[in-house]
Amino acid sequence: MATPCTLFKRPFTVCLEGNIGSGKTTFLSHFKKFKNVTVLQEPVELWRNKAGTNLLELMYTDPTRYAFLFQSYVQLTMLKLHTHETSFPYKIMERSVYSARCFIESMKRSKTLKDIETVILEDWYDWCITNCHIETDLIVYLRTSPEIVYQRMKERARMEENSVSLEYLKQIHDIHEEWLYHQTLFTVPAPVLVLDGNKSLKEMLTEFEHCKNQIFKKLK
Ligand code: DCP
Repeated sequence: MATPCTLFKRPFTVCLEGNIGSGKTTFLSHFKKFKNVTVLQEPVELWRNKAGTNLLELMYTDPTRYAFLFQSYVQLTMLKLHTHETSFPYKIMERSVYSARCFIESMKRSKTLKDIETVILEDWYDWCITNCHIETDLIVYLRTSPEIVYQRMKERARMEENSVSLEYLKQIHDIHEEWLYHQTLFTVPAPVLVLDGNKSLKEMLTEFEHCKNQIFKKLK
């Protein structure tokens, strides 16, 4: 676990986690308005257009062929967020190499990834968390029910996610639960603040305010 960062040598770093459609983007938009925070969104647009190739689409269209390629690129882009420097005292990032591991775990369980592909991705993961300066001070977990995120995902209708089933969202949910709620799966790198992501947008704003106080009091 990271040491407290009281001298602004590095930012107090928050990783925002939760299922697909759990409200991470809304949370980040809320925090963008504070001047002392660097907000780093997950580079979904890069995944949709890497040198003209839509890796997200390939991964969903032909998972057994492209999941490894997609997840290796996700790992790289997440590392770039982890190592992104800022002079601001707070950094909030969407997801992390840790939750990328949740997707790898899901694809391992469903045998979407071949055993050797999982071994390579896990090797990368282990090497990165041991050797790269990935410092995390707080995890905010937007805890949601799979049924609600399924509904939200259908409403936002991201073209690549047409084939995502409720079953898949349940599996991703279960893995997040094992990781962050029950803490029985793999590394939990920082204390976890659990927010109820099932609430309406209006109710969520109150949750975000509560969260804001929790985050900002850490440096006082
Ligand atoms: N994804 C994946 N593997 C990862 C990370 C993401 O397959 N390691 C996929 C799942 C989604 C898309 O990428 O189809 C984006 O997922 P996120 O949950 O990261 O982002 P959302 O935009 O769904 O977040 P929210 O709706 O909470 O704002």
